[in-house]
Amino acid sequence: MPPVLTVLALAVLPLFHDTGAHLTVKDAWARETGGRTLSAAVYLTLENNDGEPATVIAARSDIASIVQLHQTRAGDDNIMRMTPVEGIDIDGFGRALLAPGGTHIMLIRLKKPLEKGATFPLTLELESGEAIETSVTVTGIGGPDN
Ligand SMILES: [Cu+2]
Repeated sequence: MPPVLTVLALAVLPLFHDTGAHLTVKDAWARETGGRTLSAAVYLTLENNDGEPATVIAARSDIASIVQLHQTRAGDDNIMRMTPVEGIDIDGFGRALLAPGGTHIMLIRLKKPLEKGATFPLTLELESGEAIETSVTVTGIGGPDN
């Protein structure tokens, strides 16, 4: 490699590493709440853009009083329940799908009902100290495929 290219590569790589988001959030959605403000679940896809594992440790949004990371699982009685989880892990270069029936982000005590077609901002906090903002689209009661 000619010397000038070596120097360029060294200069560009650390810069890219520092400014590129390690996680990409895709397709964030939540169901309309039909005038109710009790709670709503947000579903999305997380993609890890580098080889280091990442963990989402919290989420926040101005639209709800409380935002928690939740998991849906069956108890001993086979009844599905939601429980808070400490974090959502994403393998290096892996992805995590937050979908109905599984892991999701719970909005508790909405400040206003979610209306179909609206969007609202959501911020995910990573263990690394990074914060990632995304926009959540409110869908009809059937979800994004309806
Ligand atoms: Cu939940």
